Amino acid sequence: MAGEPQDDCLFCKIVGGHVPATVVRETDTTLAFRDINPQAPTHVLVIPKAHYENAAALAAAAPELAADVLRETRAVAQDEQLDSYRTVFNTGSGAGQTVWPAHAHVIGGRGLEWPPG
Ligand code: D5M
Repeated sequence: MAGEPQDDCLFCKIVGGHVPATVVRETDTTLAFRDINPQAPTHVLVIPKAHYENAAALAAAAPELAADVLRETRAVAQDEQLDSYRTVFNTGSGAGQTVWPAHAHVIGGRGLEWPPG
């Protein structure tokens, strides 16, 4: 069910402490950890601890939790002293989503081009 931990979800396992991650921030509702395949000097993922399959499902079912995630992306950028950074929610396989719980990428520490690929 939406919001409930999923046994087969990698990021739920990270939330539960069953898979290791380099955690940089934690709140009651969110977790932020370094991406295992960083695309920039700073590449952190911010996730809601509750499971939603992507940002669209999260926004529809739990907009206050989505706001918590967005607030934490700002906090990560502040912690990393980033003046410029990109917050990305890949939503759907055609947009590059490869892991199915909702997650925000915080990417910075180098120049970023637009449009993305
Ligand atoms: O992004 C999914 C991201 O998740 C991708 O950048 C790799 C990252 N990833 C995958 N497994 C892990 C673990 N175990 N720790 C940290 N980061 C991980 P997407 O937007 O779905 O393409």
